[in-house]
Formats: sequence, C-alpha cells, structure tokens
Amino acid sequence: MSRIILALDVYEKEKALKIARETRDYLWAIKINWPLILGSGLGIVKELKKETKLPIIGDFKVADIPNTNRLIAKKAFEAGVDYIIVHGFVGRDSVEAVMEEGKTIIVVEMSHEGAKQFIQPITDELIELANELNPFGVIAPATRPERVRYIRKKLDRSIKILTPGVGAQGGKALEALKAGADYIIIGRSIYKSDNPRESAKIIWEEIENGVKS
Ligand code: OMP
Repeated sequence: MSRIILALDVYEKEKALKIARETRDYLWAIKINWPLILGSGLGIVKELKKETKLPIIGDFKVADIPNTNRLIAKKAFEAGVDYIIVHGFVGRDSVEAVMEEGKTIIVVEMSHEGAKQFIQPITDELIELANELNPFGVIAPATRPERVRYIRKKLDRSIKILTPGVGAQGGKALEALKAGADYIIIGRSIYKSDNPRESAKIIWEEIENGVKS
C-alpha cells in the first residue's frame, strides 16, 4: 500500500480529475482543500471517488464553535469525504463535535515558518488532546523531521501521523517516514509537474526502496 497522499490543490474540475486518474496507482488517498472546493464545488468529492476508488480527506481545517464545526462536518461527510482535518486549538468540545460525525485528523503542528509563533508552543497540549480523543490521525510537519520524531514519541501508537511539507516546502519523504510519519502529503511537486504520474511514481519508488534498505 502507498504512503502518499496527494494534495490536489487545483481549481478546475477537469484538471483535478485528470491528475487524480494519472496518479491514483501510486497514492493511498487524495486530500482536497478549499481551492478545489471553491473552484469546482463539493460534488467533486463523489467524482474523485468514482474515478479513483481512493479515500478522500477533506482538509477544511475546521476551527469553530462545536455547533458550526458539526454543521460543516455533517455536510462534508454527506458529500462522501472519508476523513476531515480539524484544528485542535479551538478546544476539546469543538473537536469532539467533528469526531461525532466521522473520522477525524487533528492538526498538532504545521509545516510553515509561522507555525512556530502560536502552534508549536501548544503542540504538547494538542498531542495530549489527541491522546484523550483517539482520532484517526494528526498532522505534523515534514519540514521538521525532529518534530515528527518528538510527536511520534508522545503520541499513542494507534494514532497515525500525516506529514505535509514534502517537496515544494523543502521536506523529504523518507526523512519524514523514518522520523515516524505514516503518510506523507504532497501537492505541488506532483500536480505542478509536467508529468504528474511520473513524479508520483518517482516518490513512490524512493519510498519503497528507502523503507526496504
Ligand atoms: P504542497 O506544499 O504543495 O506540497 O502542499 C501541501 C498541502 O498540505 C497543502 O494542501 C497544505 O494546505 C497542506 N498542509 C500544509 O502544507 N501544512 C500543514 O501544516 C498542514 C497541511 C494540511 O493540513 O494538510
């Protein structure tokens, strides 16, 4: 099984479906975010599923009061999304509202520079929250493998770690996996490539060979 999640951050439906079709053999799942939803509408979820038969992660970074979080999660799961990404910093009740609707992934640390400002200082508490709630997974930064290693040590073994930041943001797939990530999230290095299938295949092979060695 692949460890690659494609971040399909394009606007146009036809482009999204084409890239998904070309790369599906090398993916575990497809992650959709606001650019695709705002560009193509929520109906894209069912089309992607039909086209690829892969799980769809709805990266909505939900961060609201419990009632609004619940309303958003309900609609997303109804549309066919299999997992939702939610922010933990809004507190336990808001996260639980999403978890009552379906499989959830909690952000415990982010991959960009600004994550050091407000998120990294509370990562320990976000890990604790994840350990209490037992979601499907958490988001941690492939751009900082040492932080992935730290998070893996503190996080319950049953919770998966998904790491964005590979490629365009400077992170390396194998480093993140060796630090304890279960899956890597890759966007631009695949969807902006002249040959998305070939780019996905190269990363897939790198992981296969690296994990074996
Ligand atoms: P690329 O930088 O193009 O590979 O895309 C990374 C994808 O992961 C985008 O969809 C981001 O929104 C998402 N992401 C991050 O880059 N950093 C994070 O800390 C969290 C996410 C995420 O939750 O997926």
